[in-house]
Amino acid sequence: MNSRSQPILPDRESLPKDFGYYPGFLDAQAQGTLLKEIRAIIAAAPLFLPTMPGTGKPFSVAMTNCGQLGWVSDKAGGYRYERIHPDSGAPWPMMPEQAIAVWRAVSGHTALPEACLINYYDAGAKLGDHRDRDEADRSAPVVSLSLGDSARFRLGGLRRADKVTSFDLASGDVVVLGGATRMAYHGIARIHPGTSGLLSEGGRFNLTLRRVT
Ligand code: MD6
Ligand code: FE
Repeated sequence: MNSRSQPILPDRESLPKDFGYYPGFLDAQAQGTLLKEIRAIIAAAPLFLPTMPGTGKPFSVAMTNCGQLGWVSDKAGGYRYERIHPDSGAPWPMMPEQAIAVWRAVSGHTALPEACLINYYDAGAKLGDHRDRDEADRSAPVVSLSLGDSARFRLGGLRRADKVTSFDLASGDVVVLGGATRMAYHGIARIHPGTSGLLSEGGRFNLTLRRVT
């Protein structure tokens, strides 16, 4: 998909019942406001490249966090949640009220998110298929917000071999992995550069809000 071709949309009937799909949940104004909040978070807690447990190979996606807990990974310590930034040692910035409002609206969960992972994808970044399993509390869903260039999202099942549905997530889209889909495999196959004018530098931000403890 380039900036002139059409996004691939999911066949909504065939999406799993526990997968929440809210295309265009954030309008242009809400996206702009949230982007400013993300810029301020990154100024205080700069994007870093996590590395794979064991191999130490860097991710192609740059990350930072806001909220009480942040997801980090490095060669020695592996995937985990920490209260502080791996480079600065400072606590993570507060979660924006606007992101919490999205959680309240779509999560169906009373307790508020403890962690918000911020992913930044440049034109060449991707995220391999994975399950979010570093949270002790998996009764709460994971709520995901997309800003900037569209991305090809892959949604699979509980087993790696299960059938995968692929479709594009655009700026302002919100998706929820809850219930039976909380532990489903998913990933980002690629970014579609030039599909959004929201980020002056191009690329895509994704926020995932989670309960951890
Ligand atoms: C992304 N999303 O959209 C990556 N995880 O950039 C995720 O890994 C994800 O979208 C858990 C729940 C929803 C997600
Ligand atoms: Fe994930």
